[in-house]
Amino acid sequence: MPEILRVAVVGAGRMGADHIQRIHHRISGAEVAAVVDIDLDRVNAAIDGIPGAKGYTDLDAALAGGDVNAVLLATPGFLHHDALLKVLEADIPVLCEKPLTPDAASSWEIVEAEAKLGRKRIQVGFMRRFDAEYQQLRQLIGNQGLGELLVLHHQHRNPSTPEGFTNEMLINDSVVHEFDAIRFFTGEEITSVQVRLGKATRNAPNGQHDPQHVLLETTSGVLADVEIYVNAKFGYEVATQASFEDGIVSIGNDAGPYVRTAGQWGGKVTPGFEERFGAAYDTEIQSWVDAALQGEIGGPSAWDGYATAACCEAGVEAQRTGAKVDVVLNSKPDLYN
Ligand code: ISE
Repeated sequence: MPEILRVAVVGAGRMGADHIQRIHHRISGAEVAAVVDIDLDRVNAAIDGIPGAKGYTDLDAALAGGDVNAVLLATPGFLHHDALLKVLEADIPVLCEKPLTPDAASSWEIVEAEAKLGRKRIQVGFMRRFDAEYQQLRQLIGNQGLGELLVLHHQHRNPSTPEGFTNEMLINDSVVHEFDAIRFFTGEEITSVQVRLGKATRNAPNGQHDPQHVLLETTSGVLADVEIYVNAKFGYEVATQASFEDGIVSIGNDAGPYVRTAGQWGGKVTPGFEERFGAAYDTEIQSWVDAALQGEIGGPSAWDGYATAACCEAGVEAQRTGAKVDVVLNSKPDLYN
């Protein structure tokens, strides 16, 4: 077993750069050994101040360099498939930012490749699973402290969207988190997805219908709904209300100092996902490192990446047709049971 994880961070954009700083300053048992990005200026900016980190413009060169024993993949999703196959071939652990890949067929190829290898090497970056309140709600559902879980209501609100954020991305880039969260909370697969398009905000860019209302069911019949609203302006909010037989539980409500000053009362709204899930990201990466140093992978697996990719496909079809679309999955390889 390695004593230290020597991580190649692939993709030095918003998430990659954030993870480089995280590993360097806050994670124990790991160091940034390499940064890979097609943009050399970005590589150089990212390794500045990280002693020993080498810069590369392609993953093959970084893997061949011999300094790396783990990969953190933070490139756009369409680049994940090929990179994941290379990492599986190198047989080293990888933390792959969501999505595993952009569609169910290519995600299934990754599942099959990992199953063939015979050991888990991939963790998917669904960081919400590492949020303290997410874990508390999951525990409450599991131990049936309030009876059976019946319904989940999710609110997912972003202040605005970056340039190029398409209508499909409301599902593929945003609701993908709720697909995983609902599977995490219930321990069940999602069986169908429906998307309702109602009154839209004038603040959405052309081509985007915002907000949207996503309705889901799980295998035991738990109902879930998601308000995805990505140009909500006021700030960032990810919250859930769970209805049980014997009570109602809410998580994700802004909590912080309640201030009264100058004739005003209140607190601060979270500005974005880095702040909302900062602690969850730290816990996620630390637990990936701790497991990898033991030769293991915990957390969301390639199977979870595949299942959510299938939900996204159903969601985009539901968005387009207005129909209730079934989510159909291949059978789960033993590796993931
Ligand atoms: C973004 O990619 C994320 O992953 C955020 O957590 C999510 O809130 C946002 O909607 C996505 O675009």
